[in-house]
Amino acid sequence: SKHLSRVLFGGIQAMKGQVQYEKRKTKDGCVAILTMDNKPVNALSQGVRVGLDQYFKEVAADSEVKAVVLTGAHGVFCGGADISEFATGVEGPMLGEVIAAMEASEKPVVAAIDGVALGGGYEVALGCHYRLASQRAQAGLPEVNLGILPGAGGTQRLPRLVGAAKSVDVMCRGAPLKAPKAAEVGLFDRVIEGDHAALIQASVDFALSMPPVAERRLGRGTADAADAALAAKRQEYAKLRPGEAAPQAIITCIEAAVKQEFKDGMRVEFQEFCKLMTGAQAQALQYMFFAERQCQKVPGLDAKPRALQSCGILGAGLMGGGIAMCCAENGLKVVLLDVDQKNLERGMSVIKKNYARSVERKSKSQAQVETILSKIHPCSNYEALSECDIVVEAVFENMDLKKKLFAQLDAVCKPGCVLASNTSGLDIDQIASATQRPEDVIGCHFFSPANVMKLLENVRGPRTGGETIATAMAFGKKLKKVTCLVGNCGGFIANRVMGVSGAAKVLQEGVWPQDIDAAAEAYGMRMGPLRMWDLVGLDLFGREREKSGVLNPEQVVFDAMYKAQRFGQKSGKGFYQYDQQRRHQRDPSAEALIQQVWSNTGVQPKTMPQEEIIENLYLPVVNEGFKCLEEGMAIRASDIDVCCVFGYNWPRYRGGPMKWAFTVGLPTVLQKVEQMGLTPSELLKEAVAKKWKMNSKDFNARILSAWTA
Ligand code: 3H9
Repeated sequence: SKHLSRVLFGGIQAMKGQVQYEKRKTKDGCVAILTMDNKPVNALSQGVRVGLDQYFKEVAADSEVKAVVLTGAHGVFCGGADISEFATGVEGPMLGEVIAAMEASEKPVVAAIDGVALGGGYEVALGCHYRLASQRAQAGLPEVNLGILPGAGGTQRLPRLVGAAKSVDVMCRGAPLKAPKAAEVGLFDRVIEGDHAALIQASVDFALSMPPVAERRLGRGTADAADAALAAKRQEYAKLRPGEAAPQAIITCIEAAVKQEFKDGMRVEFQEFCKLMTGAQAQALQYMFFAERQCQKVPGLDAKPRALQSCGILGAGLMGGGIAMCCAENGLKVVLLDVDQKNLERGMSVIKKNYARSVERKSKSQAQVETILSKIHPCSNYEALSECDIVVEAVFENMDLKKKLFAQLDAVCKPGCVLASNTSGLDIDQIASATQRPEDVIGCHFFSPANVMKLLENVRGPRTGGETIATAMAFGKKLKKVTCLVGNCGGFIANRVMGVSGAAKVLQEGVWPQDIDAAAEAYGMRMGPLRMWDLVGLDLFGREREKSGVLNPEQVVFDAMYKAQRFGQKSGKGFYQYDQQRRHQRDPSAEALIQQVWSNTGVQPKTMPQEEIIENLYLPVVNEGFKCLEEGMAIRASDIDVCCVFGYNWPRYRGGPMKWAFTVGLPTVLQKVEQMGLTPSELLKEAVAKKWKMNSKDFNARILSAWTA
């Protein structure tokens, strides 16, 4: 035959991944086409590394072969090192060695990049002598998101290819670049039009016409990285990724690439890589990588999702508008309904203003905005919802109103339409009882602002059907949300567990708001809990307490704030005072008010070590997380972490409250929870007694049995 094709498994059947080999004859000589093949993203597990290693040796010895083209199967070049190998240990050959051997090839090596080339995958491409890409290709070094750095020479090769400044941004942002931008930055040498076959043909022709040029990248780095510029980058990324170790380590490596010989720079990279890889941040971030993918899976759900082309949204307020934006941006036709014409106009004008700002900031083009806006159809007539595949109700939290609206939806929506409520805590089953089709009713709890926050909690009621769940999960995926199926309990998961944080208690015990907030912010929360209350509005809480007749401004700090009309940002003052730009600052009158309550209750102001503040704030959250699991409100412990990270900006590099609890140690958690006077979760006690580890088989089975009960 014209082509000789083979597959190399590295000789060991159990090894994951392989490389396919095709020897393609051309009039100018043979070209070896190597295809990395490891479903779904051609991760560089041992089988792939062995395959590359052996085929490059074979190619070197085969005088017929004039050049090599390296590509990937399944529409992807390569998703990088196999992250699942990190926990179990990596066996040889090491990726760095494989890449060095490729780079040393005396025959030209061209990477033909179709789909993504990420992390180790792009480092493999950097070891090639040239990089050709299809129009749908993307490249990037996202290791920073896993708490590590490109550890197979990426920190040393990229600065030598595109310069230090651009390299810092590629590696510290960690976001993949699409083909045109990647080519502009220098990550690709050329972008080829056409399909995969066209890319391979162009790469074969290119490989035969070019010399091998690795040596040019093994000299010293480019001179665009003055010390001052790199110091500025350090500061920039300390602000953009506060508390994270990886960006700073990456800049250290890039500095070495600029100042040192290649082999010395590689040594720095190795040292920094090992430090990060063995640290708690990398562990937590790698845990989150799998957790956020795992949460989208519903065990035992066989039903298929229904078609999803159009979404109706009931209520054109802040939430409804945000949901409309996010649906339209992801290709759904949107019917935005509000029976109040004024609300509808206001809602549409807010949406338009938001997009005008996006155009100003250049995050979207005018043409993109027009396409998005053309998908949103404002209307005030229920009949307009009759053809929608899903309708999300987003009116204010009042059960009677919601029931009335769901009865109306039941009357107009087509059979099979998913009827969703964006309630942030009301009983889904009660809402469903207003319809004749409770199996089609589900909660779709978005977080505000809905077009920005990544979390979607889908809430199953006891009567929600499988197809409805499958469709709501597909809805989340279509909207590019991290979607988690949760149980029907007050507050669902994120609001419920974060709602019990001990901020009010610590404040009541004599710790100043600024100390509480500083501890939470040092832990990595974007905003301390009292600043958060100022943002949400202290009147919400105060009004409820007043209605229930329990307001006690003499003895309760929160109530004293409410009584003094210190509602937070909306009134310009709360625990802090705020200027026009909503910047906060300590406020002596707030502090006097707090001091008065302390004095009324016989409390002395005190300083508390930050670690103790954190325990007081978040151990109640952990305990509540265990209660959610024991009640069958979440499928996995890691789902609770996902909800806190994506719904409340819990620092990703800490892994969420449940991961944190296992890091602290469950016996310690239990002991402290008891010391705080909280009722410990039964599951927490059982986990301590049985010495369960996070994600251990028995622990997971126990949680799943509560979920399925
Ligand atoms: C690295 O390279 C270190 C080196 O510098 C140094 C070494 C010395 N490994 O996201 P999806 C799985 S670090 C193992 O749903 P998509 C994923 O878990 C790596 N598994 O699909 C999921 O499994 P499941 C740097 C991986 O199409 C399935 O593939 N690379 C890996 O939306 C589908 O994933 C990265 O950080 C992996 N590397 O997106 C890239 N990647 O079906 C990480 C994916 O069982 N990956 N899986 O749930 C991604 O960003 C996206 O997965 C990708 C595909 C864009 C590739």
